[in-house]
Amino acid sequence: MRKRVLENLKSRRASSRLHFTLIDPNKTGPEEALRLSRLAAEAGSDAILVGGSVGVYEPRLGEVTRSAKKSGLPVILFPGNISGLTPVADAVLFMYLINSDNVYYTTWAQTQAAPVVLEMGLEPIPTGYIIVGYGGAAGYMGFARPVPYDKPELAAAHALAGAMMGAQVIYLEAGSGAPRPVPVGAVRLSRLLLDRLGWDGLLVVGGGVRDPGQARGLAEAGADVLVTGTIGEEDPGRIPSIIEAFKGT
Ligand code: 1GP
Repeated sequence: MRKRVLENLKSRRASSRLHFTLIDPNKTGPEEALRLSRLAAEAGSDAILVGGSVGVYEPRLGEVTRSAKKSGLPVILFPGNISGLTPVADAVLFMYLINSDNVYYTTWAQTQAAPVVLEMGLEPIPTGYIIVGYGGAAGYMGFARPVPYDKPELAAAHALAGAMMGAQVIYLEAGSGAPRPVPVGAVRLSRLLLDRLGWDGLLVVGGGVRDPGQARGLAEAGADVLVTGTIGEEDPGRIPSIIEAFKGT
């Protein structure tokens, strides 16, 4: 099995914060995925995430993933369900939605997916997924009880629990297209507790980031990785300035 994606990302993180570009195959076809992932690579993105909450299926998932791979960046699946798997990718965020009310999203989908991930030869990246605030389609479909925007201590407790349960990635998610991103206070407190634990994984933040100022704020608060998706669908010309702001702080 390939096992180098997380390791490579962690070593890249030693010299710079990272950016992932999210492509939803339900919204973006193979041709557009190729254009977008090449643009992302040129702008300094470090990986392509492929996935979405609904409407992700083969063969389109494989076609979009194949296109994204032509950028030369690692392609990591970001599944909303077990239908979001394809052997064309390099790795999968093997997620458990920590604040889901539904056991399907904490352990059951994972149990169904695990043998498939093994057969497909995908690198599983253990990921604690936490929905904060708005939540969007991911929160709705995942039966999440979103962490209130004004309760950073709850977001940080979820992050810490995820790390203690073995996550190598903690993903604080406001939801795709969220009216505002995860609050910097939630990121800052999560960082503090994860550092106290001596955790050496990647703290990922995404959802609702539309401008360089927001990206800079999340970087200063201690995020290792910023994910953007909607901006690439609506106005890809803005991706470079967001990456620069996040990485350059
Ligand atoms: C969603 O965190 C990602 O899962 C990205 O969100 O589409 O709002 O950039 P946006």
